[in-house]
Amino acid sequence: ASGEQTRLGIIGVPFAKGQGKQGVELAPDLLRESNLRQVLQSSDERLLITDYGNLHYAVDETLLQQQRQHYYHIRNYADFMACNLALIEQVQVMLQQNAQFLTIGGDHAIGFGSVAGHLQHTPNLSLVWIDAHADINLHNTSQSGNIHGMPVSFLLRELRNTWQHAALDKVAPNCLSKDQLVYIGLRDIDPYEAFILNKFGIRYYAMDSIDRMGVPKVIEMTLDALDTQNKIHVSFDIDALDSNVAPCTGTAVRAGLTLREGISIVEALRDTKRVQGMDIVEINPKLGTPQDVRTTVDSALEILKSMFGYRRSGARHYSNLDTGIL
Ligand code: 6HN
Ligand code: MN
Ligand code: MN
Ligand code: MN
Repeated sequence: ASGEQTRLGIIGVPFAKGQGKQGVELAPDLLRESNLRQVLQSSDERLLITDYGNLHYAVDETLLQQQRQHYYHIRNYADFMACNLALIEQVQVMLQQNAQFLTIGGDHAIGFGSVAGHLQHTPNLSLVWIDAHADINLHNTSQSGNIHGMPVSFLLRELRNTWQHAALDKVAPNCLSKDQLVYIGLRDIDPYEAFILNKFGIRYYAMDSIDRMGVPKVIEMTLDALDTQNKIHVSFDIDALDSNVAPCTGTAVRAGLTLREGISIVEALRDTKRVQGMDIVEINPKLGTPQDVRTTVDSALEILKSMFGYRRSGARHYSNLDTGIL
């Protein structure tokens, strides 16, 4: 094998309480059983993968009290926060030991801990949130009460004061500035979310922008917006993809990204060499037929392959194959 290796840490977060459907908690082990490790390894022989298993967490009385007193109107606040506190620590451990990390959900509620942990290790961070949804509800704007529709509001400097009882300054002191966030793939934005996005001038390329400008232009504008000194976190909700390639997900919305568009976006981000963390979330194998599950998992693996090494144009680094064949 060739010289330089890239260490990649993987953590599974089987968390399903950010929404109401059972099954997302099965995704980390399902991806492992679907040869995630081998797939990544064969896309780039230089990857050195460490799998940290699945995250565990315990809910304490302080969080239950916060839930009872302040956040009883949304679902499972205490579990959400307990899981994310554990994830914030885990991400920092992974970044001390690896160049990159991958968080496998679970539902998108874990996007909070994954990005917040990343921000603790790397304060100057940009975030690309690829999703059908904006996931930027506040506890008092959510129609569903599902926290997987809220993680971005915990991360943004401009919105953190709306979670004044969550002690964010203590548990996740570093936050994201709104001009270092770009959304791609949106097509189901709640009214209050639209209000928030527009009020703060947050960049988002919804599906209509992609239809008008095409993926290459959207990528160009995304990369232009992000500080070139920053590392990048990519949070990929599988429901960003069209439901014909990703049917097994809890809040599917039709007319999404094609698999090629998804791969293109991820390749372009990967080629910046600044992606340091990624999430893949919302794969729910309990929804759909066995064939649907295979389709969804295969799409997820294609996206992950492209992020962590595979080149459709052929590997560039196989100089060690020149052992006299030519
Ligand atoms: N996701 N905006 C809706 C809500 O319930 O707040 C949907 C959220 C979907 C969240 O897909 O990660
Ligand atoms: Mn480091
Ligand atoms: Mn999401
Ligand atoms: Mn979504």
